[in-house]
Amino acid sequence: MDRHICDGLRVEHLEAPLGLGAERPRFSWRMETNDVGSWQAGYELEVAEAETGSVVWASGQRNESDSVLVAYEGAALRSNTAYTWRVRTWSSASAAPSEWASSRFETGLMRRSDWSAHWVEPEQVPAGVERWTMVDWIAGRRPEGEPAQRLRPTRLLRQSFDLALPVLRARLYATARGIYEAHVNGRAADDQVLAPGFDSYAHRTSVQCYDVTGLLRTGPNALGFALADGWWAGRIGLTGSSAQWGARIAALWQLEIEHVDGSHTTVASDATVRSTRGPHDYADLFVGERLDRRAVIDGWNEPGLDDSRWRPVRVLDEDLENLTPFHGEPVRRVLELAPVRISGDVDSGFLVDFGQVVAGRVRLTMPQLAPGTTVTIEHTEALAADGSWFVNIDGINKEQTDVYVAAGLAGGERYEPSFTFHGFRYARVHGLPAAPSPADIRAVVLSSDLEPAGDFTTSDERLNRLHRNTVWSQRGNFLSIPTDCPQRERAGWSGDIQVFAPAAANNANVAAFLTRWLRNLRADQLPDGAVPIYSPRSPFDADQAATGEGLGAIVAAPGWGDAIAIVPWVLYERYADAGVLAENYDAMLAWIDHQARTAAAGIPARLDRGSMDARTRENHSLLFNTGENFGDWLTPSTLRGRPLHEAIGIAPRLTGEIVGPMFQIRTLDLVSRIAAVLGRDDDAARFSGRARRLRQAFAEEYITEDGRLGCDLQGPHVLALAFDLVPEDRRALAAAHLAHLVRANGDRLDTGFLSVPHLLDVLQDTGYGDLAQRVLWQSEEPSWLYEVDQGATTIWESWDAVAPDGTPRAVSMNHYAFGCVDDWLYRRVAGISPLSAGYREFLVEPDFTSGLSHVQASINSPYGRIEIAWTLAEGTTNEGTADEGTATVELTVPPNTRATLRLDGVEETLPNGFHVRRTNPARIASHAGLRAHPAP
Ligand code: RAM
Repeated sequence: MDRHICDGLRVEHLEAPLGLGAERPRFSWRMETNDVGSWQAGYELEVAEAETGSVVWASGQRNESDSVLVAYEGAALRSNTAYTWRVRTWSSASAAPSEWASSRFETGLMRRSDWSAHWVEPEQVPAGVERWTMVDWIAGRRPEGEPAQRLRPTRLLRQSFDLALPVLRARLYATARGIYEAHVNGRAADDQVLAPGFDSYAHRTSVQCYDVTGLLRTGPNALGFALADGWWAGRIGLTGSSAQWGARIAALWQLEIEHVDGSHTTVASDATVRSTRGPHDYADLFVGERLDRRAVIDGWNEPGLDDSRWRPVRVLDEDLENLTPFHGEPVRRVLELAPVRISGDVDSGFLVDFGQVVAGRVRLTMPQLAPGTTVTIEHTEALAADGSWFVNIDGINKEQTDVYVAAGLAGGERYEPSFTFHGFRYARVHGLPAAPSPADIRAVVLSSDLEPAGDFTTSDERLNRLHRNTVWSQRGNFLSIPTDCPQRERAGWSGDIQVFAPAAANNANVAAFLTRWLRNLRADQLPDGAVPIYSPRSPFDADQAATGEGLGAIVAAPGWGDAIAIVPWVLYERYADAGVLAENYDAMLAWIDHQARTAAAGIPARLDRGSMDARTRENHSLLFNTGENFGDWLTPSTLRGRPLHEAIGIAPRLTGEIVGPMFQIRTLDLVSRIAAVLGRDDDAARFSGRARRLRQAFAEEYITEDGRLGCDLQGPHVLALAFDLVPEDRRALAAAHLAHLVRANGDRLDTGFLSVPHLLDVLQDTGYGDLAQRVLWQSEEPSWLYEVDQGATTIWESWDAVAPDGTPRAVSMNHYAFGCVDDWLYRRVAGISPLSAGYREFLVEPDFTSGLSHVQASINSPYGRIEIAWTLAEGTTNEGTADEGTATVELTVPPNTRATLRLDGVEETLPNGFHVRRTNPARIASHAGLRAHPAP
């Protein structure tokens, strides 16, 4: 008997969101059924106002199988309103519908006219304006004076008001220039941290929505806001320059209250707000903060405080056009780690190892201390080979040190920073009279609080560690925006996320998070269509690029700017989100026009236009092959044996010309496919035609008769094969040459940032699967498992970040880009890859030749969880050779999807069902022989 239910209800990918900014949101659900082979035959959806129950849209019964991102078709939703929605489905196996399943969501303040609040500025000494460049950093220039002399205190704001009537519903909408913590009657408005998060503030400033119903009361009430410099005024980015958006911090809020009798009260930031100095002598996102517990004003955020000596605020008369409801998941404390080891003493400081590189901060519980005792906490990601303290993050304003000044409270004190975070595995604590007990110190892990999605485990502990390291680097760098690293730059580099997005999408639901980042990227796109190398991009960044030289002058770059097409495509492929394609479409067109115009404007400097024939001249006028860029960034062989700042320009010089047109064609291909998805068939045809002509031009100018690329490195060959740029008759030659380059490098990769995500796929797809396996299992640097063998707990920026003798380099230990291989593990080792958007159809093709005896993986597709587990029967593997054996594959195919199971070249279509178990003869090759150093 068929039983089916609806489950997993989501609005715009989010579970019961508050403060949503969509006038016409999209709804998703999953049909769960016990009937193998049944499909959703129909659905009915209703949206109603929660308070009145009045239905604002009813779809009626629709005989359609859609269940992902079904668009609301009613009249535009109202702001600041709670809605309930319900859905039921019909299954192909029965005439009766499922029970209704329901959920809720609320809209935020979506329109300019919703706002009566004003920005309010506390009295303040403006932030010191520090302007540093990359050149200053390399030259070792550093600011003079201690942070306490250069930085300024936090500010407190409060607003008192009376409520005559009981409260039915109250929502606080708030944001800041800087970062803030909102309090209502002495209690935190909720558990998020570092609000409002990082945005390209000049264009868009996110507004948080808090449910504060339970915190208000009749009679006197108080709102309290603690305010720090944050991304707005603090020292941020690679250069550590301050005040990149402004030197003055401010806040803005509007509290919307509905009373039991149906009346309404609005409390908005205005001239009634009072301000004073906060208890932090300074608080900077990168440098760290200094909290003087003695300066905490008891009851500062509660009613009844005598604030007559607080100062009035400056009310700004500014347009609020750029306020936008926050989209996605806020940053929260997502995990806490206990120390694995505490050593050291009072003099040298207590050294605490949390066993894992994280982004976050330390929470310390202290015994009763003498008033004025100063406790400092320093952070680092790596220790020297002998276990002594080492600072791996070198730069300007990168102290990563927090200071706590004790009040001498009876019963002890507890401290966790509020307005900063750090990248670290180790902390060193000075100022405590004795070692903290393990129970008294925690690493508090901060991250955007995304819904976990897939998992991946195998019979090999090193590979499992590699996967976990990737997940940890994702966690540490998905913090408000996708960043390169959580300590030195924290910049939203478009190249890094372009490379890593597919892996990220397997491990967490990144749809809303990346949708919001793309909004920033679009906001930062230049009028000439250039898509910047990172976003948010501050006015200071713009000045720097205008006056910079060499790499410092780069505004947009191949493989970075292309994120505008690649990232939306990944979201479409993994989550069936065509809306994100539509939303970014114009920006993609502007980018491809930018590429075309740049191409037409010049030819590479090494060429002489005069001696070119007409065809060559035309080719070069089509190819995006000029201008400074990062090339196949960090190509390992170009970095060897030279100081980083010297070596860093070599890969751009060698590969910069050739990667441009390759990504230009890749993006044209994608935009052509995107146009087709959006029903813009003319565009689709136009762009695929353009791509065809560019392929010809590229092959004529850059591919030799024997299938080689002008630049004899692995990366260009990988990209040319991955993007299908090598004419069919020379593909095998190109692949053979790539295989030769890999072998000649000792079965090791020598790919940079842009090519590394494609290396193993290309080897596998061109008949060199064995070599792909050797590169994967390689334990000599550069390789993924070298890092694992060196005890890495995250993915490093440089393959040789730690030398074989354990000596660390001063580079980031937490850069997710090279963790892109994690996607390959899901797709090609576990064997799950999407064939159509959202895995509605997917391929299951496990790789039994990977040298593993067992693999288990799952992917949380929008239709339900895809699960695979495969095991090779014992005794069937043979060292290094192919052998006949038996593989057992267990597969869960979610409802409303269809799997194609390909085992040893034989395909079988599996409709949705619960569990499929196949035992097949399989060709198995063990690569156990390659695993020279088994995991400890
Ligand atoms: C470094 C960043 C990032 C990369 C750029 C080009 O500074 O860490 O990873 O995208 O350079």
